[in-house]
Amino acid sequence: MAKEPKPIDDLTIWDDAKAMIKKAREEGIETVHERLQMQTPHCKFCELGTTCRNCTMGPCRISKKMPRGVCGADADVVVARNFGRFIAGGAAGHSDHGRDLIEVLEAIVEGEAKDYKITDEAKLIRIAAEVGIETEGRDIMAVAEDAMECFFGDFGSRKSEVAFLSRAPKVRRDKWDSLNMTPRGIDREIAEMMHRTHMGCDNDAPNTMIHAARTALADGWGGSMIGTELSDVIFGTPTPKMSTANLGIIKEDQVNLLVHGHNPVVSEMILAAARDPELVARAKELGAEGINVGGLCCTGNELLMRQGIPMAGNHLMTELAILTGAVEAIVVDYQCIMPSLVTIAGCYHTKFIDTANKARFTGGIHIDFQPKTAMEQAKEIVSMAVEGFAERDAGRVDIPCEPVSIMTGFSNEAVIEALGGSLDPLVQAIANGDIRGAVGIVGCNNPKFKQDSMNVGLAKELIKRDILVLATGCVTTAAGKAGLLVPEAIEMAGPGLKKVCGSLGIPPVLHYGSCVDNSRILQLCGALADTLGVDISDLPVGASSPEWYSEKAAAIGLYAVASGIYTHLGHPPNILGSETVTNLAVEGLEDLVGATFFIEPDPVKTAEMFDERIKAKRKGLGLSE
Ligand code: BF8
Repeated sequence: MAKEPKPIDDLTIWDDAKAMIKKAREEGIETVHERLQMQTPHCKFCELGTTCRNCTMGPCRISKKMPRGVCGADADVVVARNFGRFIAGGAAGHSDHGRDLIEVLEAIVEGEAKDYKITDEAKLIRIAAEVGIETEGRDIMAVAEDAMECFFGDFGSRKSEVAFLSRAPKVRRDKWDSLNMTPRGIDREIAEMMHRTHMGCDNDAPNTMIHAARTALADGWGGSMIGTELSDVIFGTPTPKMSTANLGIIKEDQVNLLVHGHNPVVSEMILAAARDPELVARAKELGAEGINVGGLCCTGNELLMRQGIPMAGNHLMTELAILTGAVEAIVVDYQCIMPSLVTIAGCYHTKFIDTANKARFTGGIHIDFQPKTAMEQAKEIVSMAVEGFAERDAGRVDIPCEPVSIMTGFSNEAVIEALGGSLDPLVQAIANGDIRGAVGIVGCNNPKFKQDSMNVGLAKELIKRDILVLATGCVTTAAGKAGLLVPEAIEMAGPGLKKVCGSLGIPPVLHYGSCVDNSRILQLCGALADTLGVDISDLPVGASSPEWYSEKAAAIGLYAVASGIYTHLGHPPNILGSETVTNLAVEGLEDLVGATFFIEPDPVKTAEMFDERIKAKRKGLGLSE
């Protein structure tokens, strides 16, 4: 018998989402919420992490009654193996994205990508010098070529550590060395994780977990950091600007094209093509006022940070955006794209266009997007959207709200500039207690949580306590919709934060970018620690992914902890079937790397935990409250 659908008020905190879920139910369109209900209750073994499908002597399920799999692996080994592969998946996603940016840089250097260029030459020179490349008096393309070789090298097996590890404090690097945790090569650590978790290899759970941390560090200080830095080099380093967010950014009188996925290589070109006068003229011929490009998820964040495009929504808004009936095309690259979008697009006139050979969708229109032919292909895509405007059924259009303002564009470079050229004023504000500490709130939506209740609830609780919040990924739109990303949000902050942010004209929650851009936060922590002459684990900082769901979010959490940052998760990964692994995650890692995970579903209690931690760290640094 079909289950009674859950009350809409229990699913999300947003009115725009509620209106669209209601519309979906009226029109008989299934969303993530119904599918979760159909999948519940989940398999208990899988939830605990005690299923093993790594060989065909099994599959095995470990329990008190059946404590060992066919090969003899116990719960600790099985859970560690599964978690290790989960982390490898996340690190692979971020890092392969980073590699795609190096390939675009390579195409620029070789003159094979006329539609892309080096936009921020000064940044290229800066990062090249940082990784030991001679820059003095050299041609920019020669520097770019050396940078490209260096970063390709970071993916291989010939280095003892990835290049940007130099951004971590020496004491932290020594710690990683002593623990066998130093990431040597990005692909190497990921491949080794797969090797270790093959039957008959690493059968010591803590040892597997150490390598999981090494793999995650290869993501954070390697693949993700390369992705962020080269995106800045190619598309420009973000600077503060205003934009808007929620489903109200979709315009009834315009051709609406939403970009979804992660890599700006596609979405930047789509945005440029949407400004093509011929395409705009064609849109007008068909009765539209213009072409509106809106963002979803992280590729939306990339364009928001650099170009200020409006954001339609985060992960759980992707299906609902199509439900407005006013989206002509949804253009995707890879990661976090629910295959259900193809089905929902099919219920409307919306064209679902996928662009990456490594992320194809049955039923989608596939354009094999290549840097060589980028603009031509982008125009073909935008043209499809424009022509789709004529097919829109006006009677099915429902745009449920007006957009809200948000401020974006806080790269480290922008923050340092706002501070007058150095981190010293920030250090001062931390030292005198105006800013008691900082927490990065990052990651996803997960239908197991009331959408954005934790993301927003935690941000509000933290700023009240004079704890600065840095938001990335899907937390961005959540914070934006809640009014936290505008300078006026200082009214919700404690007195110290209000004073500092008020004087700088910035919000108490800073949008720091997409999920790969969590590397910006790592870099900032490294720089702060160096300025103070301490380790990252000594700083009054924390990280949180309240509503996380993805392998990538787990990798982020683990590289944060391994970097010495106390990290909150709103619900646990599938590790609870092993006491050894669980205890290591929430306790044992403290002795090894100076930080742990903590799991807490309540935002107020979470804020209290961070508060306590920040108090202790401030005390450790000799700072008063
Ligand atoms: O990389 S926050 S739902 S979109 S995984 Fe995905 Fe999570 Fe959103 Fe971006 Ni990050």
